[in-house]
Amino acid sequence: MYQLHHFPSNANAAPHMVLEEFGQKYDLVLVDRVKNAQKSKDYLKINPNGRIPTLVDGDLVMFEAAAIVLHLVDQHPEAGPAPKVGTPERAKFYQWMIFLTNSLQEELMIWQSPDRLTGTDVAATEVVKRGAEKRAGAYLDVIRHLKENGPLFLGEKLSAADFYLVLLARWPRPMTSPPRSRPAIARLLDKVTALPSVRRPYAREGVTDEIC
Ligand SMILES: N[C@@H](CCC(=O)N[C@@H](CS)C(=O)NCC(=O)O)C(=O)O
Repeated sequence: MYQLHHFPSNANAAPHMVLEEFGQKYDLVLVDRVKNAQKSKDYLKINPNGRIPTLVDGDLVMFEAAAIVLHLVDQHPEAGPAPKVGTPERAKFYQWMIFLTNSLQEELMIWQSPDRLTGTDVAATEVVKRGAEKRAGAYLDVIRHLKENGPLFLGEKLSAADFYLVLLARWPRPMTSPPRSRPAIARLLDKVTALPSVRRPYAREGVTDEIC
């Protein structure tokens, strides 16, 4: 049985949604960030980054939310939601997954915690935060592809990239132009957040407000 080490609404939400979508049995293990448990000696043994999430799959222990999602997709090819390996659709699936984690997610993390780069320099923190918001906004604009090819990343076919966007879209809700201010993104979010495989994991993580 899988074991997902998590904290509510953190990057674990994407693998969590995928586990639910695939109907898998899993244990949720809380890594209490309030107590900085992600930096504890025991947790660092399974995730030397000291970050959340971590997946334990038998003898396999792995970190990075997107990699965990891709691993789950590989483990359950019959369940979808990812196109067949070697097809152009699969290539597009990789494109969006890597774009989301490598470009958008990284910028959102800088926007959330600019002081990790700037330390106690308040003015620099403000500049970095504004810059990160602008860059994240530009990445969100790229997703306007959905206007012509939506409603989901791969057209009508649900893929794990859609879950990944739900995860990321929750974080920047306070931005001046949050993800939902783009109609194509709002349409995707409405469709995907209506799924039980999205509502259930967020409820299990204790999220009671609108998901994103
Ligand atoms: N790229 C990593 C980022 C993981 C990450 O930074 N997680 C955050 C929560 S969303 C975390 O653990 N923050 C606590 C910390 O950095 O100490 C992933 O997607 O798994």
